[in-house]
Amino acid sequence: MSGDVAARATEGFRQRYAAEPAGHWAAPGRVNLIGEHTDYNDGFVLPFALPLRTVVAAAPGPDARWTVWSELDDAPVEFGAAEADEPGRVDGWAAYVAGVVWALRAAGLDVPGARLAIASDVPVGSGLSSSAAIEAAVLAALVDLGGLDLPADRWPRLAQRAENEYVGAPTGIMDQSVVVRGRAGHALFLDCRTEEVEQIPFDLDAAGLAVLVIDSRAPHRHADGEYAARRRSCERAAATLGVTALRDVPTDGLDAALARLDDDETRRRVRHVVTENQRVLDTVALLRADRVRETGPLLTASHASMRDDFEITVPEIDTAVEAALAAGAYGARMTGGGFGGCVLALVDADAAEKVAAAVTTAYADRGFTAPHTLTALPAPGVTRLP
Ligand code: GAF
Repeated sequence: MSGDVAARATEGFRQRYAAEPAGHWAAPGRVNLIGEHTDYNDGFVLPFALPLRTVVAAAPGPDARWTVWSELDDAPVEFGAAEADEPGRVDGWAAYVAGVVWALRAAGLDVPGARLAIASDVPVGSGLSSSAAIEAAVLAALVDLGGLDLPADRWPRLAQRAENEYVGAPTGIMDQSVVVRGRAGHALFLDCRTEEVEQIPFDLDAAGLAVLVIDSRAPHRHADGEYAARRRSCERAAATLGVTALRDVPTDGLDAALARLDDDETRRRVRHVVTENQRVLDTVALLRADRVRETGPLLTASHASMRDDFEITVPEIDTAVEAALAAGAYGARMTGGGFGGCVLALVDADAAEKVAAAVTTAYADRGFTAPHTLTALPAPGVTRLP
């Protein structure tokens, strides 16, 4: 079992249901090394799964009824097929659970009734994808409990449908893909159009490096209007340019494409997506060549693009990036949907503390709430715990 978080899920299950769970399923949070707001443009991303996990303890329950307890909330949530079959009927954190039931049923699967207890070390609202972690852990639990015939390569799309159509957040496929398909010691190079993946070795320990993750503590809400507005603007631009998605604008065709767009804001949105896709490909090429430190400038360029062209950063985030770079990071960028969330910085392992301290000082100087920091090593995707 994965330490305390699994014990908390077990304890929650026992207290709530006065019974033993039939099993435990764990799914990670994630950070995205590079490739932001490219997934819903059919582009490229390079995330990795974190050691922080959400654990679901579960057992079969009455037919077509689900009871879910989470340590986020004292009261359990109970719903049946009628609520599961109507997007929006269950809300709050439990919507991610009901959404998975909905997506499985919509795919024609006979989802078993179940009782579930959820505990998590993935902080909520920090941009580390606590929602995809819940979705994947619940999905794995229901598939196993029901003996459902559903190969794991279909899980990311189903979990994404839960989030898009049941919860109503118009996110792409990145988070669900990496929490399902992540591998220890690797970053996941994903083509979001074809869903083809390549596991790229990302052995930070061997290189004497660390990825420092800095939780900006600025509230993160990617389900809100700004995320949806960026997505709409990209889709409109693709339609104007006569392409299926912005992925189809090649880097060497960027200037010509920009010349065909008539407002400056849309031009900047398109420039972010097209240059960001290229930065993912360049980062992958450097990692394949074992030139990890040299990816730093690409990470920093990605940040500048999110700040100036996509306009999704906030002062806390920019402060963290600047302070990390000034303290010697090879590169630093916001990771995730934006408007808060986390920054990641590529640093020498023995400099991680110094860089974290420099960010904390810069925050204090600006009067921001102190950041939280952790160092992140790529961990496995969703699993059933032994
Ligand atoms: C959020 C979304 F859920 C992802 O699909 C992705 O678009 C990301 O923001 C931005 O890259 O995490």
